[in-house]
Amino acid sequence: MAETHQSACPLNCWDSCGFQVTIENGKVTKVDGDPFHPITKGKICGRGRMLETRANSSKRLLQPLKKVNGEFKPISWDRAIDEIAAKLMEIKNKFGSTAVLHSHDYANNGILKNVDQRFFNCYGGVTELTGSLCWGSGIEAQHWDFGNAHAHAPEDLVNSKNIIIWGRNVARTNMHFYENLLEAKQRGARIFVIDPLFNGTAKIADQFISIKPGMDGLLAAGIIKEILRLGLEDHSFIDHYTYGFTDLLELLHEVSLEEISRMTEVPIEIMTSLAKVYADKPTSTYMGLGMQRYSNGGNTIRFIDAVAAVSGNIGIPGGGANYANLQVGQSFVFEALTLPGRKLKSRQFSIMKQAEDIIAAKDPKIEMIIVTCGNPLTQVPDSSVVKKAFSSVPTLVVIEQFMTDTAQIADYVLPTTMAFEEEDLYYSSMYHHYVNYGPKLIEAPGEVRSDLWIWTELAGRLGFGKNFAFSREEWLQMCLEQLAEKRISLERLKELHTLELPVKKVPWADHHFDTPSGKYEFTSCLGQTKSGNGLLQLSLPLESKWSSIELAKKYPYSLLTIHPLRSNHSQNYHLWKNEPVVKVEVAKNIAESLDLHNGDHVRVWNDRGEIKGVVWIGIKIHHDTINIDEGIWSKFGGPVNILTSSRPSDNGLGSTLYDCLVTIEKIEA
Ligand SMILES: Nc1nc2c(c(=O)[nH]1)N[C@H]1C(S)=C(S)[C@@H](COP(=O)(O)OP(=O)(O)OC[C@H]3O[C@@H](n4cnc5c(=O)[nH]c(N)nc54)[C@H](O)[C@@H]3O)O[C@H]1N2
Ligand SMILES: Nc1nc2c(c(=O)[nH]1)N[C@H]1C(S)=C(S)[C@@H](COP(=O)(O)OP(=O)(O)OC[C@H]3O[C@@H](n4cnc5c(=O)[nH]c(N)nc54)[C@H](O)[C@@H]3O)O[C@H]1N2
Ligand code: SF4
Ligand SMILES: [Mo]
Repeated sequence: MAETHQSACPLNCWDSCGFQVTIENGKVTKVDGDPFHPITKGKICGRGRMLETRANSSKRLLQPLKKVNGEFKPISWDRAIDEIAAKLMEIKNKFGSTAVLHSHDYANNGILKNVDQRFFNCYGGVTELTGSLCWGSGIEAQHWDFGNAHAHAPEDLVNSKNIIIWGRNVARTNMHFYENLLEAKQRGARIFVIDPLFNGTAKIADQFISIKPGMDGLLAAGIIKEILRLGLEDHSFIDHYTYGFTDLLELLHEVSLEEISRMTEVPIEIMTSLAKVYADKPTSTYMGLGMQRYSNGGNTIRFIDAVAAVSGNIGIPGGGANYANLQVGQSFVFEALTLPGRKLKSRQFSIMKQAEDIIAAKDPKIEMIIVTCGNPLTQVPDSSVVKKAFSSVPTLVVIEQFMTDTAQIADYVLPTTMAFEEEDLYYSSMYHHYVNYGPKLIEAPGEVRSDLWIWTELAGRLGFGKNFAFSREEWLQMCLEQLAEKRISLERLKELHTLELPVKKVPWADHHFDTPSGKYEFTSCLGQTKSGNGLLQLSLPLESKWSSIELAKKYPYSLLTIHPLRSNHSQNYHLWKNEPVVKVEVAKNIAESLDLHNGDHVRVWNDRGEIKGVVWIGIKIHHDTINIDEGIWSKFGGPVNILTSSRPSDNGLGSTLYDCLVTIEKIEA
């Protein structure tokens, strides 16, 4: 008999959807949208639906595996846990606990996925990753400007007269915001899209502004220059609530509109018209994350924040410099769950440079890596170095659902559960502020165990089992403690399936900012303490014809590696009916100058590596720009990260995945 249950999407995504999941004979047979979810209202994307395929796939890992003489052999859980625990104990005694690296990302938004940190803290503290491949430089940038990264609630869009979508691929990555945009357009709001790619969102825009990759900070400078020339700035906001405006004025004198136009490849008239749009308040700005994956990414987000501030679009309904919404995650208590106080030592590697740091590590060297919720061999930049580093370590343990590129090179692969096989709470700090409840609906197949079970067993063997002696219910309650007074409890979540978290829907409405000065900071005090002068800069991407002249002669094209439509990163390609191909999207001018046609086979390369694929010519892709979607496994011709750089961004916390020059040539099929 088929039963339908309310549940939630676990994937790392803006939308954090509510689900209705159909179960028949102990198996998931359908994943659909939950019409009762207040934000996602019954609609979900193909990646969500594919969780059914994922759960039932014959390719799932069903038993623990150990590599013996280069081949994987099944091993019992008892032996796997005993052996890994024994190695952990030995490493700690001989080399110290920081000889273990915890390599992870955020492939699953479940709150209890954070228990891995409790494990490593109780173990004594390990080598941890800092920064973020995803959104790091932008988050840090907004901390410098506002003191925190807060966004307007989705329903506030009704108050926007103009909406600027700046480097966010809404139609592909954030579908419920796209629905909201369609409604806003019907109401008469004007939509502007600024992007090097003519993406799905650009199709519904009143105006599409094509920009040279990495040049958005300069464009923002041009818009501010025009706002000031036309006298459209918000004097009252600037005078009362901001710090460092004169520094900005001085900086803007250093560059002319003509220079800005030449470098951004955006006509001056567009800067003038965008200045007027910003002054025609309320104008909201919705930034994407792709745009800050550059060497100058933090400064880019800061400059766009500054446009919103100069024009007085901060703290007003229908305005905002919307990037991410950390208010959502900040609603939960993580210390109770992760026990940071139990850490005796630790060492930090940046997530971008983890591979180089593994290779260079001394005192202690890395003896073991445990990978959770991540597939570093495809997702971390400069893949050939990543592969070399991860292969060089004596013991690699990968906790996974499928035999990914990273799992392939592991010594132990431990099979873990999927969303509907365990109870958890899901939220995302990207778009809306609802927390969703995901019940356990089915038993896990084969010998699959949850991440939480694995940590609990390992903790037991290592002598700190009492720190893990809790029921799922108790674990979940631990995360919700601070929310009890707001009437957010596990009982209510089980009953209602989603609850609104206590966030400010129009952030900074009181004009009190969380910065050291209490003001919006054009010149950042936090930036001054952390690195240098905290000033806004006219900075450029590192791999561009303006900043690396010789490199650009050899590799004249900018390579973007955006998120795929039908996969969440590397999670879905192997489940497609047709085997994936590497699609190389090239700008028309490149195709014309190299006589490339749709379907031609090409190789794309730089000093870091090369990838082969099939050409697709994008009529409206910005000049000299190429895109190859990220996430493709090596057996399907990927990953594109073979070409990307592991340099951290300007403020040290983000990646530079899109700051990448390449060249291309036709090859025989
Ligand atoms: N389908 C799908 N959806 C997803 C994901 C997925 O893998 N697949 N991943 C989820 C995750 S983890 C994240 S972080 C979000 C990311 O969500 P987005 O930020 O929307 O997506 P990205 O692919 O990171 O960024 C791509 C957009 O940035 C533009 N861009 C790149 N460089 C520049 C630039 O220099 N200037 C400007 N103005 N634009 C630029 C690209 O052309 C593209 O339109 O998506 C989430 N949603
Ligand atoms: N070139 C390029 N590289 C990129 C990006 C880009 O735009 N371009 N985007 C970056 C961004 S924004 C992000 S967020 C990262 C994402 O990087 P990752 O999070 O590493 O990528 P995913 O493919 O989503 O997930 C990795 C693995 O986690 C596993 N997994 C899923 N659920 C669970 C679970 O519950 N437990 C365990 N143990 N494992 C689980 C999946 O099976 C999958 O193989 O990639 C980054 N890399
Ligand atoms: S991947 Fe994103 S849009 Fe798709 S169902 Fe999950 S939360 Fe919703
Ligand atoms: Mo991400």
